Amino acid sequence: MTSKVISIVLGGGQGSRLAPLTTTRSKPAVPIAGKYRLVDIPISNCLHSGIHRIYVLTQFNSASLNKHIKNTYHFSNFSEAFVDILAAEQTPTNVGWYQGTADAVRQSLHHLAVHDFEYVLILSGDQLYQMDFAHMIEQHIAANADISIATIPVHANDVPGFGILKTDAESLITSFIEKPKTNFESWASDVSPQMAAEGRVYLASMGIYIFNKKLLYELLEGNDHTDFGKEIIPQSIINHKVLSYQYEGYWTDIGTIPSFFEANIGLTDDIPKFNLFDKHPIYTRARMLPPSKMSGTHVDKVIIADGCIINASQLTRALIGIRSRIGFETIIENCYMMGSDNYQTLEQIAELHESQSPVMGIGDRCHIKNAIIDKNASIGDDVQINCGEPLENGDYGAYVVQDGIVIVKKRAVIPNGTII
Ligand code: ADQ
Ligand code: ADP
Repeated sequence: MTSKVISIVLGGGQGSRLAPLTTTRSKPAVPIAGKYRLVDIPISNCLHSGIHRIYVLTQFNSASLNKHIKNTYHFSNFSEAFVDILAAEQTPTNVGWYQGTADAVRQSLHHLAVHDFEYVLILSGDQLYQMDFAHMIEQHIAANADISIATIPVHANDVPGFGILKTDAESLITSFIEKPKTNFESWASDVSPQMAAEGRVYLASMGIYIFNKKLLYELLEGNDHTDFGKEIIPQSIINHKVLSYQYEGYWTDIGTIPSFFEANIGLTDDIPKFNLFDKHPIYTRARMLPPSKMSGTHVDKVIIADGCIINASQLTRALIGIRSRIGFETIIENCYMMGSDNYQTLEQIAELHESQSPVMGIGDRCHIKNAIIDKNASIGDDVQINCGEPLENGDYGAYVVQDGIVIVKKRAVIPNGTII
């Protein structure tokens, strides 16, 4: 039945929660796990589920997202498969950006019209999980549902960030409230003993929806509802059969800097909750990079992508992205270094050394903790990051501090001897 499905990945609004990683690129293009981009997660889940027609909606269209999609997702001319980006566009009747998730889908409906499909699978672009949507679609069809929502039990602490719902014995959703802040105790549900033992007794919407085609058009056309969670879903449960598809595997929202950081660093655990080594790989662009080389480095819980040159003395709980260079006697702890888009030549490096300017990557004798280092940053010699007093949140030009994490901006230059 997945051949009857078109998938829409909601690639992000203005992406302010992931700033400064989204200052110069659209959210789907944000690099994760050292070599992938955020958008590779929902696209890989779709492809592994047999869904091959995918639109990615994004608020602005960065060259890197286009290039990534164009260079990664190739299909046979004889198949209907595609991954296309739809960026918010001005038309004679619409001059603005997408006003919200439902508005983004509404503005894309005319692109869907040329296809033959019965179901639309709507996905968030900022979640880390591996899920077989074919199973969800089977349940949707078997129950003769109008809409299905993937749901997951969450702890009370997480309730204010999610749409919370209750179901009947047939798993049909009987009530829904978007992001309740207080007095939500009565929203607790009966969950499995394992979930109850973890205190996860509230059923949350994962923001993953299946809509029957006709109904989606009806719900979006002729009104100005802008949001699924705030408007479309709460109203739909009144007149329509809305099914809860309960999921208990690993799933996390990576739409904020702390959750993005934790999810990435978590990949370095012995047995991470999200398994990059699964039989269903995450697809990404195949690059012709040399293997990484390392010398004199003690490593503990580290993931190193291709094409790196590492001479550091110690790397602990770190994710080192493609083409990273790290100098001698440097210590890195609890960091996600995204890597570089290109290598500097030996001549360029010699010139930079001559003028005492940092080269791309991380220099000698640095100590860097709790940091995200965006692509193409040049961190000089003898730099210390996050090794002293707790830092105040704020934008400091070359870097941003948020909740104890220092984010060194893309292409930033941090001079020799800087202490942050
Ligand atoms: P949120 O994730 O807070 O809650 P929202 O901000 O609407 O909801 O984002 C949903 C997805 O759409 C995200 O991937 C976001 O980046 C993207 N998005 C937002 N605005 C967009 C726009 N204008 N154009 C394109 N994409 C856009 C939702 C539901 C909750 C549910 C959580 C689960 O509303 O009910 O619990 O998801 O994470
Ligand atoms: P990724 O490996 O992260 O997918 P790309 O190889 O697509 O990155 O490169 C990302 C950006 O870097 C592109 O805009 C590309 O034009 C630019 N780039 C690639 N090689 C070089 C280079 N040698 N010098 C400067 N910029 C480069």
